[in-house]
Amino acid sequence: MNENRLGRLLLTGAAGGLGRVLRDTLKPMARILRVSDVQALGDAQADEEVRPCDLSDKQAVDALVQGCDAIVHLGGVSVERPFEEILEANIKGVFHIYEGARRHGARRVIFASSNHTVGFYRQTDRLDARSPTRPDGYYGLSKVYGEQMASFYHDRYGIETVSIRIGTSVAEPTDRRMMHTWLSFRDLTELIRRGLFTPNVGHTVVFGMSANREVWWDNSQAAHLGYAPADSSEPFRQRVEATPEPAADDPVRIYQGGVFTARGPFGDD
Ligand code: NAI
Ligand code: 15L
Repeated sequence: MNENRLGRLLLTGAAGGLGRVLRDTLKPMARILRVSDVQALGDAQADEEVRPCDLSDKQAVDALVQGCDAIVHLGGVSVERPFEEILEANIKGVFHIYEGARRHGARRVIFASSNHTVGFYRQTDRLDARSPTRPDGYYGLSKVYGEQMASFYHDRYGIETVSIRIGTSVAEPTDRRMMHTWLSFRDLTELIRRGLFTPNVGHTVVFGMSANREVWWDNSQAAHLGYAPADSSEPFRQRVEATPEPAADDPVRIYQGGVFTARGPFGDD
């Protein structure tokens, strides 16, 4: 896959925070963008197909994937939640996406993984894509599962994936942790473009971050993507550092996954 435009690209999670941004910025990458979510998506825009779908419904996802050359898979629960919710949307959901890809011949997936695959590392640790995962909850575990699903579908069926362990992709960084983890929307879009069009990616894991001054993650294992971020959290430093500093024992200062490391338990106890 080395042309610069696809026939039909599927975007799941298109009604979400990142989906709403990418619905515009991915448009030049395909003749038709098929957008999907379980929430309302509004009317189809030019060169779009709107397909509501619950990712936990295998048959519905099978129909959703049919006719698509590639998939940008953002859909699912995006925060720490009880296991049963994560199971339906993320664990079953990612399985349904890959099965659809296998059955209908989609050759490339961009999987929105997360820094929470490694959230229990300390902020003093330095990692690359070979570092063992250290998930910080059921959500992080579901992203580890998604990455392993990608690896298996590549080895077994040749479907290629770039798993982007997104740090924090928001309009602007607003706290100290985000000074390390921030990924601008422009850099996210470029990383997805590289992920879709770089040949022979196999299963590549890349940390999704802008060119921030102090980073925890080394992307040398993904150098073949040629990703060169254009933005940095640095212009926001003064404003961020004017906000109160969290206590020394606050998880947001200790762990890479920040507050996610302290969520739960969600049982009756
Ligand atoms: P979001 O929560 O705003 O969007 C997720 C979308 O998935 C929502 O529109 C939701 O309706 C949809 N969804 C949930 N369950 C579904 C189901 N069963 N069937 C169909 N659709 C379902 O999250 P956001 O911030 O846009 O993130 C997008 C993706 O990127 C997520 O997979 C998230 O885990 C991942 N990510 C995002 C980061 C960020 O900083 N925004 C950081 C790391 C990962
Ligand atoms: C994520 O995985 C979440 O989806 C997002 O909402 C942020 O919380 C981000 O990680 C983060 O760690 O900042």
